[in-house]
Amino acid sequence: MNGMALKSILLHPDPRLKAVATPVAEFDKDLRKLADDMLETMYDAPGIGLAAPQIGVGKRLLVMDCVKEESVKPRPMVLINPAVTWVSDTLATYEEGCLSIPDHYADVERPCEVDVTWTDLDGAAQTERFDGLWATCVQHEIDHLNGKLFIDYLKPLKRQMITRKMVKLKREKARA
Ligand code: K1U
Ligand code: ZN
Repeated sequence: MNGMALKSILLHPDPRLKAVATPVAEFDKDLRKLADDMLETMYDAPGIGLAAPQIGVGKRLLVMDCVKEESVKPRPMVLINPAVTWVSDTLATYEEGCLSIPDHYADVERPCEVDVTWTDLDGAAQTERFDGLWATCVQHEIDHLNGKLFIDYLKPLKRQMITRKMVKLKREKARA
């Protein structure tokens, strides 16, 4: 009855992916369930991150786990109301993907280190400096909370090409 549930992930273009999400105010068992469902959905996809708007929930909540090595213990993280408080001057380019834009990848340049503050599921304040893939992922996920997608960093022509292909994919999926 209370087990975790896989959620369906919205596909671009969708107005819910363009909306600015609302801060979380209630730290209750429903929030814990939402975070558990998001983690299960992320691992199942598979992905290294997932933001609540991607499952149609307009709240400032994201999950991530950028541990890729089988030999390293997973590190599931839940960040509620996250905010970037510092970014490095040094930038890094990473070929990003997005579960809402499957099979499309592109280089995006972002600060290579960031400090992020957030609230955890117990309502406690947390701060951490992220680097490498963790830094890329947390910025990508916080962008989702602000209605921004990685394709918004690309040249308009490339963005339009991806969007057209996604419209076609969604049309085909709706017909199937
Ligand atoms: O937000 C999302 O759509 C999830 C996205 C996160 C992300 C990927 C790459 C750079 C920045 C942020 C993904 O997880 S896409 C899938 C992916 O990257 C992956 C899947 C399986 C194994 C390893 C990576
Ligand atoms: Zn994404």
